[in-house]
Amino acid sequence: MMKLLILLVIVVGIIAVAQLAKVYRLSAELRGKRQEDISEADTKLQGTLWIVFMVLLFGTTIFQMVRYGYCMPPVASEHGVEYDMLMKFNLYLILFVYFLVNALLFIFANKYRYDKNRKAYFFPHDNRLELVWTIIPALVMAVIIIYGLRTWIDMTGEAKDDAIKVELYSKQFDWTARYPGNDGEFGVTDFNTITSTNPLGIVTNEGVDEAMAKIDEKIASLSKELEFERGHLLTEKANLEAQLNPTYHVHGHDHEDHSEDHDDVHGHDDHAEHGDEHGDNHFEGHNDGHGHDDHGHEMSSEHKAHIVQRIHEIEEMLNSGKTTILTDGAIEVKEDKIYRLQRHKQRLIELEPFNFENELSSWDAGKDDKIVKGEFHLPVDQEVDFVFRSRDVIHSAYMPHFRAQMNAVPGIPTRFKFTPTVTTDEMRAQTGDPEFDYILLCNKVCGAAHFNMAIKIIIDTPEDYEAWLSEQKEYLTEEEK
Ligand SMILES: [Cu+2]
Repeated sequence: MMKLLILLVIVVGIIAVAQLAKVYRLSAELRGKRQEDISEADTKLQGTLWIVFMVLLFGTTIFQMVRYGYCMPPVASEHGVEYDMLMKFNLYLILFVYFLVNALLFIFANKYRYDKNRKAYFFPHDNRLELVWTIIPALVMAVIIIYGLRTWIDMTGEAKDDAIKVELYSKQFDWTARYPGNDGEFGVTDFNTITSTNPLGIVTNEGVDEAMAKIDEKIASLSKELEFERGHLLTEKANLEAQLNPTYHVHGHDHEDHSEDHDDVHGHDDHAEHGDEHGDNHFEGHNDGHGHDDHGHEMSSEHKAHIVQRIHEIEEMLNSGKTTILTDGAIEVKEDKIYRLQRHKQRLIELEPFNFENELSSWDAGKDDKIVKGEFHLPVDQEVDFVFRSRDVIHSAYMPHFRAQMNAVPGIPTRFKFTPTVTTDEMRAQTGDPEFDYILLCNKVCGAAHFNMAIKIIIDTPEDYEAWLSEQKEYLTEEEK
């Protein structure tokens, strides 16, 4: 509310000044003054205003620097100190140039304002001056770039061999941390194996079997829906009946009582077995003499029995109360779903295991992985090698106290390493805030609940960390025990 009022006052103030200027100009015109006639008092006023503006600009800059300071939370990682130094080095350099250039700009505008007794000095070119304002900025830029690159390479370089491995898996809208377990290797992952019980898509024999079973289940249920589609069943039945007895379609169409039809069917069987002529005659009598010859002659009794059985089946299905009625569109969608599920299954079949250097199978490595949500722990003074993954869109893991941020990109694992230097308890003491917690925030606007996408980081002493980690459940091995 207060802010709104201040804004309103500023806007009204600007309008008032503009109106005053208009009045002044109109009155000057009335006094017969031409617009390009500028009095010495005017020039002097403008010159003074430049200085006033400079003081205001520098004043607000300095005020904000004092009031808001460095704008970063306390640092808690090894490279964070380096990062802050680089940041401050650049900041002070920029501030120095900012004050110098702006001071010259405003002071010169005042000092060299129009004076009718002074003639401008003609100064077309000077090689020394050109050299000075080319070489000095070039050198400063080189220092900034080289210093920045060195820090960047240091921060983003390879982790040490004994670094702790942690995977951060992101999806809309939460983070999951994974530790590799006792074997020190993360189990391989594949999005094809993602199920409700395996949200990270860790590939294990059990996981693949489970995923396949779930796909089979889905295919079966979709197929059932299609199989019990009323329209299809009726069409199929009508076709089969037409095959058995071309007359049936015409005469038996309205019969609800099927026992009669069955007799009919058996009668035809006999005819087909015993003789052509009889059968022919029989058919002809009913059928206006066309279209039946193919069926009647060549159909074996076995085939007929098959058809009869299928008709029975269809009748049972129709009477089961399980039939569905689907539009052509709905049928197409379901068929497409089945197709895609079959493709999905094929991709699972094609997954190939491989062995790590220590002969550990990639499909076994995942069994002892530890998966945690809500918060994850790290030991102090130990390098951590992070891998970031995403299931859906680009997220970004931002850990402000550790001066770390890395995008989590679907399909492209990214990494970052750092060494925490202050435990959560120490930081609570340092900040005087007993509630303090380190946090990892999503720093890419990734969807509706982006603001809520965070996970707590706890920095422990090495002993506390080991104790915590040993309490975490292994992905599969412990469940089997
Ligand atoms: Cu996100």
